[in-house]
Amino acid sequence: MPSLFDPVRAGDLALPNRIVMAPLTRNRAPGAVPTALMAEYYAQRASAGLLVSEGTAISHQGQGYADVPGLYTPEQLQGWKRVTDAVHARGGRIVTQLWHVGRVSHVELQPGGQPPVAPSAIAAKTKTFLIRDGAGGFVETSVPRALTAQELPGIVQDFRRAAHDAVGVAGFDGVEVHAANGYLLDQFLKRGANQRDDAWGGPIENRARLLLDVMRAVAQAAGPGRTGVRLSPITPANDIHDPEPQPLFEYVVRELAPLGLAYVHVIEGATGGPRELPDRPFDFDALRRIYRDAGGRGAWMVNNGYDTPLAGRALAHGADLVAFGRSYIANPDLVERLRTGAPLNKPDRATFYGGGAAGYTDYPALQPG
Ligand code: 8OZ
Repeated sequence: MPSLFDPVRAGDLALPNRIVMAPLTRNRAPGAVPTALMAEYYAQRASAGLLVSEGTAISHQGQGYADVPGLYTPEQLQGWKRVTDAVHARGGRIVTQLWHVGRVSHVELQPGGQPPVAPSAIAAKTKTFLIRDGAGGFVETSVPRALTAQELPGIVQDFRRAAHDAVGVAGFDGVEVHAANGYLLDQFLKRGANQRDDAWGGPIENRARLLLDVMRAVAQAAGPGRTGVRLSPITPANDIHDPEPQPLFEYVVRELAPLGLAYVHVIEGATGGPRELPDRPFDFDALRRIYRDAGGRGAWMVNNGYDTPLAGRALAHGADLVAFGRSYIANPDLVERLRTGAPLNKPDRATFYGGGAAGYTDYPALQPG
């Protein structure tokens, strides 16, 4: 029976353990450029089997929050190179999470103050995070405009270019496509946000088209064995819903199976919340079996509220990797703490989003260094 501390392969990546640092938005990249402080933060966590960076915008249009990093200017790519160099110097591995927020944005964050873009012109009842006059705060997202079919190849191209530069310029070991949590690709997948009547709306095959086009493009640009994807079939995050998630996501993983991806990352339940939702039943075991039965060989990464016993049960039941979010905010040496059963530092919610070193790089490790 594999344990969290056994090595595993995820596509081209050889991982020394099965503990993954989940992507975590921390809003500490002024002007969307990664900083030296971010390099220190990720390097502190380099003992993870794999680090997944915070969501990183593939384009200015893909930005939805103040001070989240991007991957679309030379300065941003150079900033990330400092991060990946620092992680590699500590013997770690890091992939970046490629992110387009779609409608979860605000005119103040968009190029030329334009409305954010979405499959349909339906506002999300959710908030985004802005910094005005130096003070951070949550505000309602802006009403989006519907993307035209002619614009969609450009979005695929933005993902392709970001994937190429992430690996080729910024030095990442791979990329994870963010198709979860109610952002652009999830908006296309789910009926609550996608009411299109063209080839990108309606039946499942149409709603999955943009995600699958993006996955093929990104896998080609970064290498399929360096490409992962994050899915959240039932999360209500960012006002997203679909009346029939089971057949939708079974179709998605069946289509992903032949791409030869490094991993599939699945958020079980409500992101950062309950693992079971009474009004949104979903069979996650069936999803993994369908991916395997369709020939999918990528590592199966699970996420949401895991502790050591629950992780052990997941590994015994076919998961290959377990992603930890909140525990990684407060415990740079999470691998060592889980291995020795040492107590965990408690994360401080007040410093999750925005700010400096406090609540970011100052959580103590068991052994300094
Ligand atoms: C928390 C705050 C802002 C963004 C996600 C990228 O939910 C996020 C996010 C999380 O995937």
